[in-house]
Amino acid sequence: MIDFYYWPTPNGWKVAIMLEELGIPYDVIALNILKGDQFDPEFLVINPNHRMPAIVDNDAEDNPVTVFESGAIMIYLAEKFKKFMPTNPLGRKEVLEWVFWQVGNLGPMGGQHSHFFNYTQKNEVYSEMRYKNEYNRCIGVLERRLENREYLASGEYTIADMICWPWVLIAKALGQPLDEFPNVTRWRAKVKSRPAVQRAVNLHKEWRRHRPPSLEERKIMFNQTARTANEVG
Ligand SMILES: N[C@@H](CCC(=O)N[C@@H](CS)C(=O)NCC(=O)O)C(=O)O
Repeated sequence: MIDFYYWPTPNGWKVAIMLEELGIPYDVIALNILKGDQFDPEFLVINPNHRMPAIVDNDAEDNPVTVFESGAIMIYLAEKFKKFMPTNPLGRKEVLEWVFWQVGNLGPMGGQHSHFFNYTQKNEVYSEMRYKNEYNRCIGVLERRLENREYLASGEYTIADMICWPWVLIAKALGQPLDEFPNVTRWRAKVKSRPAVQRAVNLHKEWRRHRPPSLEERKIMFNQTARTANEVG
């Protein structure tokens, strides 16, 4: 069985989508990032980077295998179950390009944009503009890529689509309308129509935050340093 350390956010949904698409049994372990579970020393053995998602594969050949970073988790599962990742070298290369692009571009830019858009309490004009534009630029990259293409890589639905999609799902909530991006809009709807994707996005919907973070939650989530991150745990 796979243990899935999860909280309902775009990064959590990536792995939830993959697990649901694979149709394999898994145990969800709540990793409440608002309460600081990500700093728990026991969790750091699984993910030294204080972040969700992470998995433990208890069915690995010898000992249980821990995997952190969403890109690494997607590749690990795709290779283990031989699904959603082509085996031919060129197809594999394409999928990896878009997986790496997501974890190095769309994810961090979307994440920082979300921080300044949703949480900043001061008027941080430069930072807000910087990440808003970078997020917009990334959506533009997807728009060009999806011109005359149904899916992002290798002509089929793969982990590249699964890993990019959650950060496009929330575009409108991040103040980024998709009207000027018809290819992205079409692809977003197509992926959204998959039953496994819907099950993943609804996974523990009841844990989602419905109000701004409290002072206590802000202290846990924002502006940790190497020293304070150790103290929280
Ligand atoms: N590069 C990481 C990013 C993971 C990430 O940032 N997760 C967020 C939730 S969406 C988190 O755990 N945040 C906790 C915190 O900021 O303390 C991945 O792709 O797995």
